[in-house]
Amino acid sequence: MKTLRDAKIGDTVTVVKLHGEGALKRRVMDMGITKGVEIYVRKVAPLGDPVEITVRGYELSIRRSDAEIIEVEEASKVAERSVSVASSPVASAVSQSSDDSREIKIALAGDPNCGKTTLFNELTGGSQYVGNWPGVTVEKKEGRLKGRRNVIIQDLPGIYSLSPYSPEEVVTRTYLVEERPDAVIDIIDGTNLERNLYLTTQLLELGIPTVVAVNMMDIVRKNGDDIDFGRLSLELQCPVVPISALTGEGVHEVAAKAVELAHGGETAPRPHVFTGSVEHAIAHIEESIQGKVPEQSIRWHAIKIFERDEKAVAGLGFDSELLAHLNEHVAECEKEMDDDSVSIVIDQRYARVKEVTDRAFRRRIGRGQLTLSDKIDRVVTNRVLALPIFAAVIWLMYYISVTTVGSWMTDWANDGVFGEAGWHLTWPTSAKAIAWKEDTAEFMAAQARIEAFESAGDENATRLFRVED
Ligand SMILES: Nc1nc2c(ncn2[C@@H]2O[C@H](COP(=O)(O)OP(=O)(O)OP(=O)(O)O)[C@@H](O)[C@H]2O)c(=O)[nH]1
Ligand SMILES: [Mg+2]
Repeated sequence: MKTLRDAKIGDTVTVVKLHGEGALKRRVMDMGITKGVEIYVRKVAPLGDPVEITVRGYELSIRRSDAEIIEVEEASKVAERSVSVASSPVASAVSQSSDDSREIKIALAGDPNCGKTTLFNELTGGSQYVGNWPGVTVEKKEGRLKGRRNVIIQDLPGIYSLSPYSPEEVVTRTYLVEERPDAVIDIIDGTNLERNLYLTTQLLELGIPTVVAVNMMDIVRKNGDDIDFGRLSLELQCPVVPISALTGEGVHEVAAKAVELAHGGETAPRPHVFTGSVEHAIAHIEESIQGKVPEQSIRWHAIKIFERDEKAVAGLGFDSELLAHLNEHVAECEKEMDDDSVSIVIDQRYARVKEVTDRAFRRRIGRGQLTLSDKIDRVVTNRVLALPIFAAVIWLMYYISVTTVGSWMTDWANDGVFGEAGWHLTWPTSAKAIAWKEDTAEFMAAQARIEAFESAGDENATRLFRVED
């Protein structure tokens, strides 16, 4: 059996099966590594751990131990995708915000590092910490929309999925599910559309009015990629606004759209993303829990029940009889599909996301290409060459710092800055340099006389020794 661990740099492999179980398997699947997906091996650390891969259009580092549970087989190289499809105008016409002065809450939700806090700062005039790595925000933060004091904007920690693993992911899910903001701005990183839309499919199930903000448009354009926003809006059945939180492009439009949705109380549609038999089982579950959960979020609860999400199900307080009945629907579907319910849901979500991105996104550079940085890394992190290259670089740094540049700098510091000639080198005509010369003139003259006396003494002594000889 070949696993991802055995794959080499530059290989494109297809996932055949995921071994292991429980949280680890779910985590790997939530990252988009599901059966049939292609993985491109970008980098391998010198000792084989971690492995950097490209999957579903984004880069991911995974541990060797995790790579071992991913069974793969060789796949043909992914063909380069060409530039095509002219971008269409913004899907949603940005409408004027309502005059309603009722206090409303708008949550900023999205994957880690997609630009939520940058947008939050832009909208509220705040100065929350922004960093170019995932997990910067770990708790929720509130601010008020500039010019609209009745609109509260809520910055949330980034999440990859509504199945939480870390404490900050629990913060976001609890807020969205239990406190239910009036509207959600789902921020997605336009350079990582496929990865980010996985969460979007889940957020839309919550039944909260949602506007999708495709962020990082400045980079998307620079990369030459092309997003058809009209198509994206159609597929997701919600408004889509392109933005760049960093430059401020589109941020006020997206806020106005969210305010309008919040005031309208318009429930976001809950697009069906699963195949017939799964939707059938979900429909049965929805029927059985009707009236027992809030109507707006019934689909989300039904899917969580289908996934056997313990935390979500425990919170509902259903009796054992109902739970057993619900489980029958799940088991029946699992039998029919010959897979566990979690895998079915994740697989089908990604299949749907792929369908959406295939229709609405064109990437300029092929996924399976090594960048210049990758090519350099391939040499300097090579298993055999890495250590000799490392030793050579360290030796070169040492050589330069103790000879050539290093000795010039030391000589200059000793003689030029701190030595007697120091003032002459720094600024000889400065008031300080002149004062120093005057103050030390007497001392210098005495010093010269001592030196002359000593050298004369040495000469006499030498003469005396010669006479004795
Ligand atoms: N080029 C560009 N960079 C952006 C844009 N929006 C955000 N960034 C950068 O993306 C990085 C992440 O931004 P954050 O606002 O911290 O992202 P976040 O979603 O709050 O991240 P977490 O709190 O970790 O979930 C920062 O370096 C931002 O400067 C954008 O529109 N264009
Ligand atoms: Mg943040």
